[in-house]
This record gives sequence, C-alpha cells and structure tokens, in this order.
Amino acid sequence: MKKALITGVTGQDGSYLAGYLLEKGYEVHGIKRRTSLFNTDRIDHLYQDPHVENRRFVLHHGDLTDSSSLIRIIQQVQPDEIYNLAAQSHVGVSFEEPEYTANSDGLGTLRILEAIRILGLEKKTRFYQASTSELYGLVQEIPQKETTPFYPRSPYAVAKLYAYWITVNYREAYGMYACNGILFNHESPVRGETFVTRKITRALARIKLGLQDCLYLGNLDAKRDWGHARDYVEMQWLMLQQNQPEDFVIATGVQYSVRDFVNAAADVLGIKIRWEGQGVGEKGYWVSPSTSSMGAGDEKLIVAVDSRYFRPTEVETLLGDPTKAKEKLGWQPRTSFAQLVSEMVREDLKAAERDDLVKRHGFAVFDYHE
Ligand code: NDP
Ligand code: GDR
Repeated sequence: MKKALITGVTGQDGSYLAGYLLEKGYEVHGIKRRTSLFNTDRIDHLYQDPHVENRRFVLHHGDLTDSSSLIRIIQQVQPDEIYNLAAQSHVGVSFEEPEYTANSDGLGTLRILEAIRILGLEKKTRFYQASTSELYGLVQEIPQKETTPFYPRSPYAVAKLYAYWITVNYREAYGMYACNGILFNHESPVRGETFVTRKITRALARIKLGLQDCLYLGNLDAKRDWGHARDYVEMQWLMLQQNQPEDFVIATGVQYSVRDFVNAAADVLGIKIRWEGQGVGEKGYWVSPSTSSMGAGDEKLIVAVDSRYFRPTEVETLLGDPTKAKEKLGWQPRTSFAQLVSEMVREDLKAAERDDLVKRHGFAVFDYHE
C-alpha cells in the first residue's frame, strides 16, 4: 500500500486530494496545524478514529514553519509521495503578512525538501509543489505556459517563486523526483470564504434570502481562468506517476472577469443585475423580478466596489495554456465554468436556507455586536 503525506490537508485542495487518494487505496497522512478551534470541517467525512486498527487516514500536528515537526513526521511516515499544499494562500493577506507568507510558503518548501534529503529519502519520496499562476503576475505572454517568464506581483507570489525554483534546484542537484504543478485558480463549494468566487456565491445566496444587504468587492475587471478543484487534484497525483519529474501548467484555457462571475452566480439565483458607473464608483442593482418587498420598477443596491479590496499591485489577467498537460497527462477539465458556478451557488443557497430557518424560528436574534 502506497503512503502519501499531504501538507495543508485541512484546506480546499487537501480535502479533495485526501479523498481521491483514499479511494485509490493509499494510506493517507495529513499535517494539520494546532488551532484553538477545530479546523477539520473539510475532512471530517474522511476521519477515522485513532483507536481503529489499520486505519488509512492519519492526522499529525505540524507546521511548515517548524522543521522539527516536519522531520519527525516524514521520518515516522516514510512516505512514497509528499504533496506540499500548505500555504498562507491569500494574495491580499500576503501584503499584510509578508514575512509570515515568505516563511511558510517559501522556506516551508525548503524545509520539506531538506527533511527528505536529511532522512536519505531522495530516491524513495516523490515531491509535489503547489505552484501557482500568480508567478506570471504582470503577464509577459498570453496565454501563459510552462516557458512563459515569471513576474510575481505580491509577497505571496514572490514566496511561491522561491518555492518553485528550490523545487527545480533539488530535482537537478540531488536527482529527486520533485515537480511543480503551476495551477491556475480552482474553486469549489469548500473554497475559503474570502476568495472572490466563494465570497460572491455565499453573499448572493444570502442576499437572495434577505440575510445580507450588499456584497462589497474590489477590482471587478480582474480576469481569471477558473477551474474546479476536484478536477485539478487528479492532475497533482498524475504528475507524480510519470517516468520523469516535470513541471506542468493546469488550466482550462478559458477566461472570465470577476464581474462575469457575479453575473453568472446571480443568474443561477434568478437575480438580474443592472451595472452602473465604473471603477471604485461601480454599483450593481437587483432589478425586477425581485423580492416581494420591492414594488414594480424598484431596484435594490446589492453590489458595490470598495477600494479596501484593491491590492497594491494587481494581477489583472491570467489565462493558461494547458497543452503540455493535455498531451502528456491526458488532461481534460471536466467541469465547465457554468457548472462550477452553479454547484457553488447551490451549495451556498442550502447553507443560507439553513441560516434562514434558524432565524425564522427565533434562534438568530443574538447579535455579537450588541
Ligand atoms: P487553502 O488556503 O484552502 O489551504 C491551505 C492549507 O494550508 C490549509 O490546510 C491551512 O491550514 C494550511 N496551512 C497554512 N499555513 C500553514 C502552516 N504554516 N503550516 C501548516 N499548514 C499550513 O488553499 P488551497 O487548498 O486553495 O490551495 C492549496 C495550495 O495550492 C496552496 O499552497 C495554494 O497557495 C496553492 N494554489 C492554490 C490555487 C487555487 O486556486 N486554490 C491555485 C494555485 C496554487 P488551516 O486550515 O489551519 O488554515
Ligand atoms: P487570487 O484569488 O488572488 O487569484 O489567488 P482571489 O479569489 O483572492 O482574487 C481573484 C481576483 O479577484 C479580485 N477581487 C477580489 N478578491 C478577493 N479575494 N476579494 C474581493 O473582494 C475581490 N474583489 C475583486 C482580486 O483582486 C483578484 O484579481 C488565488 C489563491 O487561491 C492563490 O493561492 C492561488 O495561487 C491563485 O488563486 C492562483
């Protein structure tokens, strides 16, 4: 039975990958950080009681900023494959926590590679690094492929640039099977709530049910190549099953703006938006057919641009060219943009309906701000 170790197992990709590898018959080990509240919501469905014999899903406490924990866990598990998915993964937050982001996302990668080497596992353990389309930043070529020059535009992207090159360096210097998946944005119903797609689907579902008034966003003109996390984790696994380690771009090859995403999500909910103004003054109004409380012809402000969500340096446009992955890995994204948006909205609508039920039965009168 093959053993895999996943850092960032409690995150979006970690949860999909753990499920995928368990289905494939792997023994899966995950590293989670110590937190004051439970942080395992995304993997609770995979949980196996530590008292059960021969369990195939095991969690370890550790942190990418703590070499001692990484060496201990890798020594204990002796994994065939390591997937380094852990990161401070929010680009906007990286401007506020640049040093921590460099430590966890940049040096964290080095710590794992060094642990593999110190433990003499260079020929046994295959290593996957979660690289990112953010490396292209201020894009030098459209669409972006494996050979497109990098131009990172955030502390996050600069940290990930270090991680990318240290992975290449350990492959070349020590003959390790180490590779980078340069993944473009991928989303799902368990995407973190502060990334723009999930922020939109969650807020519009709540607005639809009257639980929230307005959705505040930053740059509506930013364009991204959005795929589904479920599809992308399969490529992470496949990259470690090749004869030679290589780096691959994984993307859909189709691009939409943030405003397109808002319109698509609103569409699923039967909300029509009229846009007015531009830049920081741009606003989106819910137009008829709308809520029962609104009269004919009334409009309701539901989207507004707030400059606090703008970044000091923005990545305006990303569009991937996944030709290499198509040819060598047989990559074919299975989920379209419309299907992705629809799945996310429907899941958030279910959650909003639960909240609404609680509220209508008088349980949501408690206000944390009172
Ligand atoms: P998430 O933010 O959902 O998950 C990140 C994971 O890393 C969480 O489990 C988090 O733990 C953990 N983590 C954060 N800091 C540390 C640390 N210091 N030590 C140990 N664990 C830590 O990210 P995604 O699942 O979306 O992304 C997975 C990886 O892929 C990340 O490296 C990201 O940068 C990269 N990536 C993501 C893309 C995307 O579109 N999703 C595209 C390209 C690359 P906790 O749950 O406790 O917060
Ligand atoms: P990104 O994702 O920065 O591409 O990084 P995010 O969803 O945060 O932003 C995408 C674009 O939307 C614009 N935007 C907003 N973003 C957020 N978060 N909140 C807003 O209110 C908002 N309004 C507009 C952003 O400016 C940006 O242009 C994600 C992460 O998963 C990284 O870890 C990963 O490496 C890359 O995708 C590929």
